[in-house]
Formats: sequence, C-alpha cells, structure tokens
Amino acid sequence: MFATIPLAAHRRAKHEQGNGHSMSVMQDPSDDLKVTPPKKWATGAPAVAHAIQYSLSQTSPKRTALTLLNLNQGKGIDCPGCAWPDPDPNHRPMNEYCENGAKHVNDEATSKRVTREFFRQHSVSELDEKSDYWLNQQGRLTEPMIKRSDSDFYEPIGWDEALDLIAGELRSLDSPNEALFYTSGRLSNEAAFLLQLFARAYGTNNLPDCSNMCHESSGSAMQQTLGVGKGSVSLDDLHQSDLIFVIGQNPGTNHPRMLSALEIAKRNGGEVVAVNPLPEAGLMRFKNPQKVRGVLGRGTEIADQFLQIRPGGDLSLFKALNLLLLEAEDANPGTVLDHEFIRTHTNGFEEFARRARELSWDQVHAATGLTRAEIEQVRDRVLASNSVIACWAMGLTQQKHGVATIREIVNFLMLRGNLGKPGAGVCPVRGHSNVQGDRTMGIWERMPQSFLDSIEAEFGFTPPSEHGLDSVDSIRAMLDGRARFFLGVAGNFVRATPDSEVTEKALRQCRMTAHISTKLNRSHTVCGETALILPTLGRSDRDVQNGVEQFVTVEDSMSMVHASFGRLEPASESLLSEVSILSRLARRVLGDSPEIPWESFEENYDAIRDRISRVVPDFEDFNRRVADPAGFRLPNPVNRGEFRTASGKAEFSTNEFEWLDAPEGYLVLQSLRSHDQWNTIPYAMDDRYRGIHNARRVVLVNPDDIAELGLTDRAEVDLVSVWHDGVERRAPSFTVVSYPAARGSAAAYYPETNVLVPLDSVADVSNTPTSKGVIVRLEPVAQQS
Ligand SMILES: Nc1nc2c(c(=O)[nH]1)N[C@H]1C(S)=C(S)[C@@H](COP(=O)(O)OP(=O)(O)OC[C@H]3O[C@@H](n4cnc5c(=O)[nH]c(N)nc54)[C@H](O)[C@@H]3O)O[C@H]1N2
Ligand SMILES: Nc1nc2c(c(=O)[nH]1)N[C@H]1C(S)=C(S)[C@@H](COP(=O)(O)OP(=O)(O)OC[C@H]3O[C@@H](n4cnc5c(=O)[nH]c(N)nc54)[C@H](O)[C@@H]3O)O[C@H]1N2
Ligand code: SF4
Ligand SMILES: [Mo]
Repeated sequence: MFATIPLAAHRRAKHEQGNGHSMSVMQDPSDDLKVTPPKKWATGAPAVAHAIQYSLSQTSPKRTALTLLNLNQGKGIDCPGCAWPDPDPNHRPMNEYCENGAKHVNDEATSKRVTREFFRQHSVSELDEKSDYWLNQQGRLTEPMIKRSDSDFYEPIGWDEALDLIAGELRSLDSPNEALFYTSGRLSNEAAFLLQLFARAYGTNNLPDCSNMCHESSGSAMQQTLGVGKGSVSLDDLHQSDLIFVIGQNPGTNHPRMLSALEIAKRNGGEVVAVNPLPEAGLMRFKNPQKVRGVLGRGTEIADQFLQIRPGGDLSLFKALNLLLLEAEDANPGTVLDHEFIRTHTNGFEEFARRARELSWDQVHAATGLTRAEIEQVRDRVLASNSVIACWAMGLTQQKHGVATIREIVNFLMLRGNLGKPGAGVCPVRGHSNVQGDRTMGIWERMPQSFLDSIEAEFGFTPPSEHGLDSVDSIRAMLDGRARFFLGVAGNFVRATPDSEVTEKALRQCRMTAHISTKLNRSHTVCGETALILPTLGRSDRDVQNGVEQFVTVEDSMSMVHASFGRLEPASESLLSEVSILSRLARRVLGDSPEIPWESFEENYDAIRDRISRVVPDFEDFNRRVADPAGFRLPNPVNRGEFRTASGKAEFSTNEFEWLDAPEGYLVLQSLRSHDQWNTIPYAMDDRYRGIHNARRVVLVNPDDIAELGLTDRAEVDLVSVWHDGVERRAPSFTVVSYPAARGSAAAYYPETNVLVPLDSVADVSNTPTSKGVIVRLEPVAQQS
C-alpha cells in the first residue's frame, strides 16, 4: 500500500505532522490547492464579510461587536494591526478599520484558552511538531508556565516564583551582555520605555527588535542622508500630493487603509506610480467598503503606471530616473532641478551629479527588466508634479543594497526639492502598530549618546555606551555561547529570524528563554534548557491597576502619538500587563531605589509618562497632551529644513550600481505575506487577492520562467538556496503556481521559507536579513509511481 503513495504526497504528509517546523504545514499543500485568477482590486464588500466571519470563528458575537465598535475610535482600542495612521477623529467614520485590522484584533479577543490542562496533555516536543497556524489557534495563554531543565512538559508556576527564577538567572550571568531582550513593535510606549530602562540599568544595550528585520534599512539610509530615521509626511501630505510612488509594498493586504488615502489623493488630481515585481491587487484598483459606490461600483484605479520591476532592481530604476532628471536640466537649464533647495539645504550635489552620469542603459534594463520608454514616462510624470512622495516597505528594506536604494530615493526627492514642503517627502510605511514608538522610547541596540545621557540625568545611573546586539548578531552570540539568556517581549523571534535551523539551534543552546506573550507560538517550543511563558494582556484587554483603569500610548507611521484603551474582559484573572511584569522583574533584579521606583510605575502609568516626558525629546507635558483623542504629532526636523547630519545639511550620496543577478537556471526568491497571515502567524491557508486557496507551500513563478526551467504549472519542487558557505538550505515540497510575476523572480510565503535565508545574507549597513533577495533553484521532486 505504502509504496504506491507518490513520493511527493508522502513527503507532504511528513511535513504536515511537523517533522521540523522550518518546514511545517497545517494542511496538505497541494491536494487541496485551488488557484483562481489574481484579483485586480482590493477591499470592498467581501473583505468586510471575511473579517466578521473570522471574528465569529474566534469569539462570541458580543466580543466581536465590542472590539469592532471600539477599534480606532477616540478612547477606543488602537488597532494592534499595522502602523498606518488614523484620520483626524473629527472626520473619522464609525467603522474606521479594515478587514485585516478586524481579523487581527479578534484573533486576540478569541474566546479559546490555553490552560494548564492543555500543557499536561501536550509535551513540548509534541507541540514543536505542530504548525504555526495550529499553535495560534489554541487561543489565549492564561497562566505562567515553566518547562524545567529535566522535563519535556510545561507546568504551572506562580508569578512570584517565575519572576524570582528569571531574576536569579540574570544575576548569575558573568556579564549583563550575556542577556538578550528582544521585542516586537506590538509593545506600548510605556512598556517599551520600561524594557529599555531595565536592560540599561541591568547593564546592557542588547535590545534586538523586529525593526532589525523590517525598516532598519530605512532608518540607516535616512539617518545618513537626512539626519533622522523617520518619515516626514502626514496623511494630509498624501492627500494633496501630485505624485505618489508606492515601492516594494503591498498595501491592499498589509496597510489596507492606505488605499483610502491614495483614493483621496487621486480624487484631488494626484497620480500613483507602483513599483513591484507582482501586480498586487490593491495597487491596481480599490473598492472602498465605506461607500456604496465603493462596494458596488468598479472602484478606483490606483496605479496610473505600474512598473513591474525585477527584484532588487529599484536602485537602478532610481539611478536611471536621476540621470534623466539631470539630462532634462541640461536640456532646459534652470527649469528642472530645485537649485535653491539644493544650494541651501544639501551637500555633495556636484559629486553625485558627476557620478550619476556613468550609468549605462543596458545595465538598467538588465537590472530592472524595464524599458527606457517606461522610465522616461515616469520622468515626465515627475516633471509635471510640484510635489512627490515616495512610500516604501519590505520590497526595498530586505534587499542587500536596500540602504543604497533608499539613499538613491532621497537623492531623487532632493533634486526637485521634494522634502519639507506640503505634499512631498519620504514615507517608509511601518509594519507593527507601535514599531516606530518603540524606537522613540529607546528600543535600539545603538541609541545615540544624547538619549543615554538623558537617562543618566533622570535616573542617576550611567547606561552602558558600548552598542548592543541586533537580531542577527544576537543569533550569532547565542550560537557561540556569548549569550545565554533570552527574554522575548511580544513577537515570535524564532520564526521572524532567518536561517531557521541555525536560529533554532542557537535558542536551544540558551540556559534560559522566557517570553511575555499573548498567544502560543513557536518561540515557546524551541526553547532553552529552562523556559518560561509569561502570559500578558493584549491591547484590547482592560488594564486595571489599583482599581484605576490604565491606558497606553502608541506612535504611528506618521509620528502621531495617541492613547489606546483596552475594552474587553481579560482572557484570565492571572494575566498581568506588560508594564506589571517588567516592573516586577526589574525590582527583583535591581531592587527598588528612590531613583527608579519600579513599583510606582506599575501602580499608575502616568508616572511612566512623566519620566518619558523628561527623557524623550518632544514629549514635554506628555500626560496632558495625550489626553486629546487626536493625540499629537512629533515634529520632524526635516520639515523645518533642519538636518541633523555632520554637515548640518541633507547629504547627496553616490551609490554604486548593484543588482541581484541570478545565474542561469536560478530565480530570485522573495518571502512575503499572504493576505491571511499576520507576520509569523497564518490565520488561514488562503491568499485571497492572489487567488491561492487552501495552501501555503506554493511558489509563484512567471509562466515563461516555468517553461524555461523545464517545469510545469503545479509541479512539485523543493526550493534550494545557494550561498557562499556551500551549505545547502532546502525548503521541501512546494507547488509551482503560474503567476504574472516579474521574469526571473519567485515568491513564496514567510515564515515557511525563512530556512532558505542564510544568517550572513544581510543588507549592507543595516544588517537586515535579505528576505526579499534569495537566489534559489527549483528542484523537481521525483514522482514515484
Ligand atoms: N495583514 C497583514 N498586515 C501587515 C502584516 C502582516 O503580516 N499581515 N505585517 C506588518 C509588518 S510588520 C510589516 S513590516 C508590513 C509589511 O508590508 P509589505 O512590505 O507590504 O509586506 P510584504 O508582504 O513583505 O510585501 C513586500 C512587497 O514588496 C514587493 N517586492 C519584493 N521584492 C521587491 C523588490 O525588489 N522591489 C520592489 N519594488 N518590490 C518588491 C512584493 O512583491 C510585495 O508586494 O505589513 C504590516 N501589516
Ligand atoms: N523571511 C522573512 N522573514 C521576516 C519578514 C519577511 O518579510 N520575510 N518580515 C520581518 C518583519 S518586517 C517583522 S516585523 C518580523 C516580525 O516578527 P515578530 O514581531 O517577532 O513576530 P509576530 O508574528 O508579529 O509575533 C507574534 C506573536 O506576538 C505575540 N503577541 C501578540 N500581541 C501581543 C501583545 O500585545 N503583547 C505581547 N507581549 N505579545 C503579543 C503573540 O504571542 C504572537 O504569537 O518578521 C521579520 N521576518
Ligand atoms: S490599516 Fe492597519 S491599523 Fe488600520 S485598521 Fe487596518 S490593520 Fe489596523
Ligand atoms: Mo515589520
């Protein structure tokens, strides 16, 4: 019997059961796979229905209604989804959320519970065999648990004992630098401020965070050129911009309400240019679910021009555009460049302009796959626009030359003075809802000395000044024994990071791993000798301290800071807030002192905000200002014509021509998000807009490449990546799906493909894993008959 099972099916069955999560799947990947044509539009009526359907599968109609009615309202729950800003509360419709925000908050509001009984039934090894989807579907964590070094089971432990154990471990390390404090951008400003304060008072800057794998390249490039790592535009700027570039970003899925902003911009006469290897649904057409016309009509065309670029080709595209602008200026001197801006505000133009002319169009064509005519058409749009905004996300940041690409985009904007004026500027679109705020609060392994000095002045200790470890370097430190303790606050480190097999080994070598989490995930099953799960309140949960309801604050992608109020009954009486857990842990490790009264921070979060107002620039009078439901906007010096670079001016940069050249027979693979996942967690096996149903182990490839590689649509392949170290990294059993992707590229989902990204394959300068630029071959799986 067994021998007659086709090999591919047999291999899939093995992965289904787990067999190493770097390859785990929930459902058979291709027996159920259904492919429909990719959608040409995003959002609209089906999106709302999908959100409510998912919510009702997780929780009661009452909790669904409670979360949805309070989402993104003044005194309501800030959507724990992405970092896209809310419109002004005075002009905000009642249902100001998107399908994915609704799914996301209801995934947290789920009525399902992970209890001590659950952990008695399932050993850690058994849980380790389950898929990411399955782990998340078990529901909310309810009480602290410990896996002791001699056991394969998590068992209950009291809060005091758990925190004492962690404190004991921290005190026993030879150096504070043996400890790692990871966080993801879900953390509130208040908890983030306490986490960094705790780590620094303990003695380390080891604060790796998800940003290291996300927008680090944006921060690096903008720091170097503009002197500040944040975006400069507001929602109003987008609404009134003449021309908006959306580069390396899939807003229909990942920032759905951005489409409303683009729709307004278009109604005001603006144009959109989308740059992407994939014709993403939201970039093509948008149906606004909040309007009858949007639900029933044809929707709005979003992209006026779509540049189907080869992966990694963006640097060449912007170098080419910059050359065309310089040539247009040569042809009509004084009419193209903003000489006044360049003279007053920038440095290095002459050298930049000289080197820019070295470009060859053959190179540009090879790198981008675009024709000169297409790029000239973009140039004409630019010349016709008085204000231009560049928006971008992971398609740029997770490439080897991501930092150079973003610097080149800054060059592009500066040539025509598109910085610091209405409707113009840089717009890195952030991912996690408070990832930008966490950085503002000091979650960074290399905070500037001025911030550390403010900490010293406020709290009376000298923080270490030596830089700490980022995410990739943390993995290296665990591997070679330099780090032995790992605390994860929110997030899912082991699935967010590259080179899964290597990272898993690194974590298993730790003496202790501990996670402050809302839901079960892989980081709880790939653990150190001793492991702890510290369950916490989510953003939708009511947080009461001493009988007084607390709120927290967040900062969105456009530097708006505002409050978020939990509204739901917590999942269990044993949950503590992140602030409580961190305050209690810090007290145990460091003791209470008059300088850092940890206990008072837990009692009333206003006390934390008072400290923030004295340490963090632009947070003066924080408690009073955040009482306004609209919140307040942090100023960006770029908008005042102020550049905090060494020269005091914005820097033109010269970026060497670089692109991703896959050898014959190989493709450039990008690992991306499906419509039905939230980062490391799939909510369902579908990717509705791309027409993929019931499967995640698929690889999307252009039909001409499929033919050229001698494969067929629906062929079963292993993805194998090649790297200088000669190690063969393999993600087995993927189904090839013919898709209108750029020639030479392939796309498959993260985190299933993280196993293919070598730890050392990182972006220059930012050290961000190159999750969008992995050279792979597709190895047919022999069919046994
Ligand atoms: N529903 C949902 N929303 C989310 C998330 C989620 O997981 N689910 N995650 C949040 C987080 S943390 C983040 S960082 C953001 C991520 O938001 P995105 O950056 O939109 O996320 P990805 O799915 O990684 O998509 C990357 C996009 O870049 C394109 N791309 C890939 N390589 C290249 C390239 O070389 N050049 C160009 N021009 N384009 C390229 C891909 O085709 C894809 O459209 O979303 C946030 N919002
Ligand atoms: N190959 C590849 N790898 C990537 C990427 C990619 O595109 N491709 N993208 C990268 C990017 S952009 C990012 S941001 C990272 C994301 O990496 P992470 O931020 O580390 O991962 P998440 O999936 O967002 O974390 C999910 C977990 O967070 C916990 N959680 C949720 N809400 C809360 C809360 O309110 N409090 C606490 N304490 N815990 C909570 C839950 O336990 C949940 O299981 O992944 C990166 N990795
Ligand atoms: S766009 Fe982002 S923040 Fe807004 S509702 Fe959707 S997921 Fe939430
Ligand atoms: Mo992200």
